[in-house]
Amino acid sequence: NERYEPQAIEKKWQDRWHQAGVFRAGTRPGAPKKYILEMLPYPSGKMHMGHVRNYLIGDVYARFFQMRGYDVLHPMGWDAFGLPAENAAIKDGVHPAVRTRENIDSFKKEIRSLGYSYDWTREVNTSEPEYYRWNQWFFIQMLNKGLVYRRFSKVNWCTGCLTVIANEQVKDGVCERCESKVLDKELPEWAFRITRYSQELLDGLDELKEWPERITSMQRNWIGRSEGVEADFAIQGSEERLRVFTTRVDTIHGCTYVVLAPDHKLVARITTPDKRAEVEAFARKMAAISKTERTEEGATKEGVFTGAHAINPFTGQPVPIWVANFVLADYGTGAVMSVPAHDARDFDFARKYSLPIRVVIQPAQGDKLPEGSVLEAAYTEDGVLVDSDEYTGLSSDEARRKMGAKLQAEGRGEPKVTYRQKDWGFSRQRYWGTPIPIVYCEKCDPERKGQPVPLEQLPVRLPEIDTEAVLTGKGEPPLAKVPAFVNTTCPTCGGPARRETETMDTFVDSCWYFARYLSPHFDGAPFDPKEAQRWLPVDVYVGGPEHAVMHLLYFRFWTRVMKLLGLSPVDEPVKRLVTQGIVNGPDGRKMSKRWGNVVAPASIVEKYGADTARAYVMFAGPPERDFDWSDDQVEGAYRFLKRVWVLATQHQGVAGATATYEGAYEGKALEIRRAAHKCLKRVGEAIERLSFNTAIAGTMEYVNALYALGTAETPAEKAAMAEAIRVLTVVLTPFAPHLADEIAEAYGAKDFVVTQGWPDFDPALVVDDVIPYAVQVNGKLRAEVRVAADAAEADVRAAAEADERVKAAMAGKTLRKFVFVPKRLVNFVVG
Ligand code: ANZ
Ligand code: ZN
Repeated sequence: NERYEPQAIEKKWQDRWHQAGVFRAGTRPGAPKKYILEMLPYPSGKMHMGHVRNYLIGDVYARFFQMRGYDVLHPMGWDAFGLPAENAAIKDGVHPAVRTRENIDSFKKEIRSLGYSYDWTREVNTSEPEYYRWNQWFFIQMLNKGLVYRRFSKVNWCTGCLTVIANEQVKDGVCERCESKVLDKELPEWAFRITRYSQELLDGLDELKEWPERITSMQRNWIGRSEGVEADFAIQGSEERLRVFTTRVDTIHGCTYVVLAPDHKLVARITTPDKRAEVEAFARKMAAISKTERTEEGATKEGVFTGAHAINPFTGQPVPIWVANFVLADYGTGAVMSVPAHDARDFDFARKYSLPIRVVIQPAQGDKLPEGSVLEAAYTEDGVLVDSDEYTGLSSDEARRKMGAKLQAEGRGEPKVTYRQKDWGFSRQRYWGTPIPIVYCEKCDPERKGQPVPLEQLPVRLPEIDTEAVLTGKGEPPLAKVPAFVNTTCPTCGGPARRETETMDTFVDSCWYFARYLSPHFDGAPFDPKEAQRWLPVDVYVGGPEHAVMHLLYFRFWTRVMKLLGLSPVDEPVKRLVTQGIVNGPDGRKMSKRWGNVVAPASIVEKYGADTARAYVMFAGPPERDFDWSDDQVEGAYRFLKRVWVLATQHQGVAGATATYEGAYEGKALEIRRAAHKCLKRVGEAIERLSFNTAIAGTMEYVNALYALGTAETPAEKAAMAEAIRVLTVVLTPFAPHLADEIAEAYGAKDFVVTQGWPDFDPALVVDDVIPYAVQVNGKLRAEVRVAADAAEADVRAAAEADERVKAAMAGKTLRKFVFVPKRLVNFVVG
């Protein structure tokens, strides 16, 4: 077989690996474990290069650790519920289950064609009752622990489709599908009390030392912890009090007005009759704009005066109460004490509406601020208090402490920690998701709180449906249109009852799938806790950075819940997180249909084979970095593998030579061995660092070196060359596993390279040759000595002291100091 023909060999090896079950986890019980995981895909039918790269990063790593003797768990599954399949069904009437099944089949075929090392016996499909019953089980456990509750919340209501639609379906205030107006509507929904874990999730970030700093800081911001105080302002001429949240109570003497969110519950009660019409009109206008639009960075600040006044709890002075767009009803208390001299937003607002500006903080050093009326911008730093009664002269810090304590002592407020993070509303008015296991009985539950379905009745299955009649995208939720599903019996009284017709957000599915892989068919719980002891946490998790907050935060939350429920021993799901960069087209733009620059993985596999696709994508750059697709470099990778093939073919005659040779290695034979062991070391270390591109570069240099060394003639050279080719198959295996096994087989290997393992390099063979050290006496060059590159300081010194010229220069003098610059020079300071 003279030519390199990947198409002729790759399928064969994929089948053999599969039949032999080489990638099965749990087969080396005594060995240390590695759990290597890539984010499970939504099965969209076709793989794109982002998938290819994502899975390769995990695959190279998994193969390497398998070769190093670890028991490796490297599973794959399907995030199979979700909107696209349902939306497609609304268009063309194909049931989501049917489409999802087809998509999984074709996606899986493509995955297999790339030769990934998955343990397919652990495949998980989140749309199977066997999986989603455990979503329902978790839901009920969490309901019992107060971690699930029902609340009212604002949703996007399409006035045409008469249904709730997702944020992404709202385009410029109208429904993307029917172009009718979209309104805010208050509807009940189910929510997870993730905020109970805000502080834990925040503290946990400190332990995630092997996560990209960018991701942990995004999570930190998302959780948004603020330390401050809540303070009560009395309302003039009323018994009501108004509570504000502030992080800067030290500025309170500079508060010149107070602002409420337009939908704050006090607004209606305090607005004076003459202002009522104006305030109501403003609130209506604000209700018609989405919250994000209203509070964006650049949004212009707008407000109206309510006619009422609040009393500053420190100065006793009245200040006007306003209503404005930039105050959120659901953050802090929905009310703000405004200090225009020291807050930028308040400053803009005060300027716009001619409200007074009062400086109460001066910089501790440097120029003093002018009077408020001529101030040019808010001074937002901490400093020293001025014009603040008995607090004048204190630092901001001290003042905050004292003022907080005073408010608390007087029962007019208290120190308070606030989080920006909200609870996670997870009910969706969709069909293709996990049914929420709740039943409503009018008799037993007149308030419609909902009763959980008894655990022994799980799963609550998605019903068979007439797709065209049920999946219309209009009106009530799809499941409400299926009487056989809706009508059930009450678990308490046995009378007629109705099921909840909403389904769960698909982010629920991806919260715990990594644990389901441990025991994918376990029947007594979501997974076998014994397996969790063995495998958790995941050692390396690879995925796109776009999941920085939602998925990666939700599944951290869920992991803590799993611990609370006694299922798993870990607080955090993942030790090391790798967020891979983007694969751009040759034009430098992200590959997308929109730009017409998509390269289909299948086309590369067909033309060049999977090994070329793998080697190219891993060579193109470090995992975290974006790279631009290059056809030339694909060709380059292909040529490289051809060179490997030719080299192996040329040396075919040395096969088996190592086993029969027992003599010494010198000269060229030794050089061959040194090249091989250095390559083993270099590539192994690079893979451990996830520096896959340098691992391949090292392999390329190695191949060049072997070419340069030429034909093996003597028995020693032949033995060395046979070893060298074996090493070549080892270092190739993570990147070009099919080619590696093909070569190994031609050389008589009885087993897959991946099972034979990754040999230790021989340390004696990897030291670089001797290197020169300059030897100085009092800074003057006296000699040069040659020592092993990794020689210790004492050895270098001994070699230098032994040199005749150095001895002569130091004769009769006393050594004051010895300077050692590794790999460069030594200096004897004498006097
Ligand atoms: C007075 C003050 C003076 C403030 C000053 C800041 C600077 P973070 O750090 O993000 O938590 N605030 C409070 N509740 C708000 C709401 N519902 N909508 C909009 N703004 C709100 O921000 C806390 C600060 O944001 C609070 O401290 C409050 O303004 C404002 F020189 O109070 B501050
Ligand atoms: Zn009942």
